[in-house]
Amino acid sequence: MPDVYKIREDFPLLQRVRKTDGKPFVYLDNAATSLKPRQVIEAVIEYYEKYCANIHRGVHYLSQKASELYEEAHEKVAKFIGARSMEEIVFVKNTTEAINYVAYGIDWKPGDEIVTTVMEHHSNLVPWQIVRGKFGVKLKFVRLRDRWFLDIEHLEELITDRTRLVAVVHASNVLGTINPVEEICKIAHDHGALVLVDGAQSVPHMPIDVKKIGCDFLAFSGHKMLGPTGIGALYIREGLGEELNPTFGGGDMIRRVTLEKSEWNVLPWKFEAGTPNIAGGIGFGAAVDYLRRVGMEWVRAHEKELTRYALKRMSEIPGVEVYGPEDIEKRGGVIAFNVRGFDPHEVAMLLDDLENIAIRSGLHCAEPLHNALGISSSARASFYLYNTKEEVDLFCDTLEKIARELGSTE
Ligand code: C6P
Repeated sequence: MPDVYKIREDFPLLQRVRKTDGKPFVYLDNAATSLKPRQVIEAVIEYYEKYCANIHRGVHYLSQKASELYEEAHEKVAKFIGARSMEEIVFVKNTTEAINYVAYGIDWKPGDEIVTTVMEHHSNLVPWQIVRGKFGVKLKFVRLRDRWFLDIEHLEELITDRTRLVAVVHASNVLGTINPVEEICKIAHDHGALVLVDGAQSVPHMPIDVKKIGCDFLAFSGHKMLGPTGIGALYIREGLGEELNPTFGGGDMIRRVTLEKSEWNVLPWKFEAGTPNIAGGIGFGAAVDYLRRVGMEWVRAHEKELTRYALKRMSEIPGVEVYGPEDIEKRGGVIAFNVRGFDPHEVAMLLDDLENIAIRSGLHCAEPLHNALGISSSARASFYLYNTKEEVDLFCDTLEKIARELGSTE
């Protein structure tokens, strides 16, 4: 059974205390990016110190070794999400880039329709607006039901035989809501539409099996799951990679080039033009190793426990309004909230000043969702495998102090 206190020893930033008052660092901004364990940092350093060479471009030892490690990382990520093989895994910069690969890779036809939702992060909205502007496709939005959920009946109404793509977030970065992506895939596939799942907030936090979900594309970021920044992945279901156009042309994504035309390389390299983020990719592999060792069932269970406890404590603080489902089975470890009488940025600054607690505040790159909720912005705490009940207590105690004491002096 993993021990959260043992896990914490692997994270250098969790060993730090604030110089001015000795307060430990409490990191509750995991939905923005996660901390990195020593094992990931060391894997990146090891590449630079021992195997620093380009991949797929040399017969010398270092290039062979770097290629081997980079390919192995694809295999690890493939296994982590239940993909059939690493041919389905393209390394990209982040979730945003993964989604843009799909936006620019599909041969859009006049009359095509895209169905997305008001719950999306801007990354799964703006690319479709650009596609609409360029190719004249129609964009439709699924609304919310019962405040925190997608209205699946509305989704059924919106999907027609003209729907080319359904683009939906798996776990909301604001509400925490976990959407029924399996059901959505079935509905979409019955109409011959493809499904892109934004897994930025799900892949790091729960067991994922793309075959079970049934999606055609899954986008996620390495930096939110203990990996380095600048690396992420796009899963492209077997059989689709051949149809999708490469977004970028250049080195390594080709098999043969003449002045007239080029032939694409085999998958996944067809989509990885130019020298990739080799160190980041190897670090991503190390992050996945770390998460597999801990176990994703445990990660999910641990976050559920922290979230359940935080939700209960927060509900007892007068003036604190929490957004998102109460049912812990239907939500992830992200809690957006507001404190009456305070701007969310003020709340975040006070938590930082008073107790060295990091949370996020603002729109969380989900402005249409905030509009749909009728709020101008929110504060947000988000948990990960290394957070503890003591940290949740400190967060809630400080929040209570802010709401009760500081609020009353306004
Ligand atoms: N959300 C947050 O604080 P990138 O930036 O490409 O790695 O991930 C984009 C993204 C896409 N979808 C969802 C659901 C997300 O939560 C994010 C990133 C961070 O909520 C940074 S804005």
